[in-house]
Amino acid sequence: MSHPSVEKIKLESRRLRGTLAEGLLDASTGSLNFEDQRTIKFHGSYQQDDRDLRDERRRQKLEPAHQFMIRIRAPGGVFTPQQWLGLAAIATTYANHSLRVTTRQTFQIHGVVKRDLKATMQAINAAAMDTVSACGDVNRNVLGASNPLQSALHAQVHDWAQRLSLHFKPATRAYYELWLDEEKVAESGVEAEPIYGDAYLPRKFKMAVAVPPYNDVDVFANDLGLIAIVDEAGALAGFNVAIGGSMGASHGIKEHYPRVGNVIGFATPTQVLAIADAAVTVQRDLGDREDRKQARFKYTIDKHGPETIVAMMEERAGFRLQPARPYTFEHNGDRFGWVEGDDGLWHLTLSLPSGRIADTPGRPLLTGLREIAKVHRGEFRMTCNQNVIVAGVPAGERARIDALVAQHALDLENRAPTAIARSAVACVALPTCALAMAEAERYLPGFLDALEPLLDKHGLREAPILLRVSGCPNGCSRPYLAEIALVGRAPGRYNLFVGGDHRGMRMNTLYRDNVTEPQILDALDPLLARYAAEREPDERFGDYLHRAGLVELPPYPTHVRVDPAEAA
Ligand code: SRM
Ligand code: SF4
Repeated sequence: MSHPSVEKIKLESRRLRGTLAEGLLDASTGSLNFEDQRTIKFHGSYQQDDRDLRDERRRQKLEPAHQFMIRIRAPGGVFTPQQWLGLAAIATTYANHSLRVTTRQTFQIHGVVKRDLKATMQAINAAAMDTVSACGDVNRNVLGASNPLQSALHAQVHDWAQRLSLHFKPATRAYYELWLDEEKVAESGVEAEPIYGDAYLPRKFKMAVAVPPYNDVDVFANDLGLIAIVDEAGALAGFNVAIGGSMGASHGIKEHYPRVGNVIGFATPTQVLAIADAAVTVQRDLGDREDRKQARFKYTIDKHGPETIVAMMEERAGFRLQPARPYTFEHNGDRFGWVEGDDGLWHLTLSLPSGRIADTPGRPLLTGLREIAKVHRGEFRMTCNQNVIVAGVPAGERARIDALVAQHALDLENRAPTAIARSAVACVALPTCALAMAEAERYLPGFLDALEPLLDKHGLREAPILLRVSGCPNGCSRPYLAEIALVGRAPGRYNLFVGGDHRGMRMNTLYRDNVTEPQILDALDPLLARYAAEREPDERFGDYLHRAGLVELPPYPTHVRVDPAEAA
C-alpha cells in the first residue's frame, strides 16, 4: 500500500490534529497510523521502536516494541531547577530512566509507550515546559549562546531566542486541545496560520543566535543564523545574518550535501523579526515540496542563487541589509569547569557522556544532578555540545555544588584522560533512532579508548581535537564541522572525515570510505604523527591538515563566505 505524501498529510491534518485523538485511544496497538506518525512530530514526538529488540520480536511474531521519543521546546536551552526536577521525575515515571541533552540544547526522553503519552505531555506542561514544534516542518528549537560570561548580553540573546521561538510557533491550538484538553472553539481545525499557511514549511527550519567570540551554537549549521554584534560600549548593536546552513546528507548522492551558512549582511534589533519572517516565508513559497531530500532552505538558495534569495528577503522585509560587520569566532566548543561571569556569579560546565544523564554503576548522573537541582538557585544551561552548565552560582555556594559533583562522580568526563574525549559529541543513533546505520553514542566510549594509545604515541593527549560521531549521514552531531568525524555506513563501518576547523566555519572532507575501527586508526596514525611533528604553536589539527596540503576542500560550499555572490 502506498502512503500519502507528507505534504498531503499536512494539508489534510486539520491544522495538525489528524486522527491523533482516536489513535491514542486505540489499545489494540502500541503504534499510531502512518499519517499520525507524521503529524505527531509537530507536537514534539517521534514514534520509534527499540531496535535492539526488533529481530527477537519479529521471530516471536510480535509487533515492534513501539515507543515514543519526546523533545522539549527550550529556546536558548535554559531550565530552572524546578523544571529539572520535573523532567527527572518524568524520566523515571514514564521514560527509560534517562534524560538526553541534545545538540540543540534541549532534552529528549525516550521509551514512552503510547498509553502514557498524554500523561507524559501533561506532566511536562505541569512542570512549565512544552514540546510544541520541537520536531516537524516548522521552526525548531531556537539556539542561543550558552556561554554566560557576559551576563547582560547573554540575557538579551536568550530573550531573542525566546522571541523568535514564540513568533514562529504555529497558531493552531491542536497541541493544547489534544494533550491539555483545551476546549474546542469555533475555528478548531481551521485556524489561520499567518506565517506557515496551510501546508506549513516544506521541511524543518532551524535558527541560532551566536555571541562571538564563541560559536558554541554552530551558527553556520542553521537555516538562519544571527551573530550578535556589540558596539564600542559593549551594547547589542544588531546581528550579522547568515542563511543556508544545514548538515543533512546521503551517502553517495551528491545532490544531498551538507552546507555552511553564508553571511548576507547586518540587521538592527528592530529589523530582526522582519528579516527572519522574510527568510521563513521565502523558503515556504520557494522550497521544494515534491522531493523532501531537496526541500531544505540550502537547496532553495543554491537552486535560485543567493542574490535572488537575498533580494526577495529584502523586498519582503522592506529594507536593505547593511554590510556585514566584522566578527571573530575563536571556537565552537565548551569551556569546562568553573568560570566567573561579569556579574560576579559562577558557572560550572560539566561534560556529559554524549549528553546522556542516567544512573549507571559508579556514575549516578541522574541522581547527582537531581541533588544539585534541589539546592541550586540559579539556572541550568544546556549547551549545543550536549553538556550542562550549572549557572549563576554565588561564590559562597560553590563548595556545596562541588561536594555534590564529587559525591556523584559528575565530573568524570571533565577529568577524561584526553582533551578529545572531553569535547567529543555523538548522536543518539541505536537503539532508538530509526535511521541509524551504525552505533554512535554507544560506540563513542570504545572508540575513545581505542584512540587513546595513538594520541599517547604522538604526545597529543592534551591536543584539543574536535571529534564528532553520527550513526548516519543525516549529521545530527554536526559531524561535517568536526576536525575528525565518523559517519555511520553499516554496523561497525564508518566514513572517516577530517579537516574541519574548530570555529565551525569550514567543513571537513571525506578521507576514507566505509572503514572499520582498525582502518580508521591506521588512517589517523600518520596524520596525527605529522601533526605532532610539524604543527605551529597553537595550530589546530584541522587547520594543520589544510596547511600541509593533506586534505582538500570538498566540492560544495564548505566554508563561510561573507559575500553571498561568492557562494554561487
Ligand atoms: Fe537530528 C532526524 C536526533 C540534531 C539533522 N534526528 C533525527 C531523528 C528524529 C531520527 C528520525 O527522523 O527518525 C533522530 C532521533 C534519534 C533519537 O532516537 O533520539 C534525531 N537530531 C537528533 C538529536 C537528538 C541528536 C543528538 O544526539 O543530540 C538532536 C536533537 C536536536 C533538537 O533538540 O532539536 C538532533 N539533527 C540534529 C542536527 C544538529 C543541529 O540541528 O544543530 C542536525 C543537522 C542540522 C540540520 O538540520 O541539517 C540534524 N536529524 C537531522 C536530519 C537530516 C535533515 C536534512 O535536512 O537532511 C534528520 C533526518 C530527517 O529529517 O529526515 C534527522
Ligand atoms: Fe539518527 Fe542519523 Fe541523527 Fe544519528 S545522525 S540521530 S543515526 S538520524
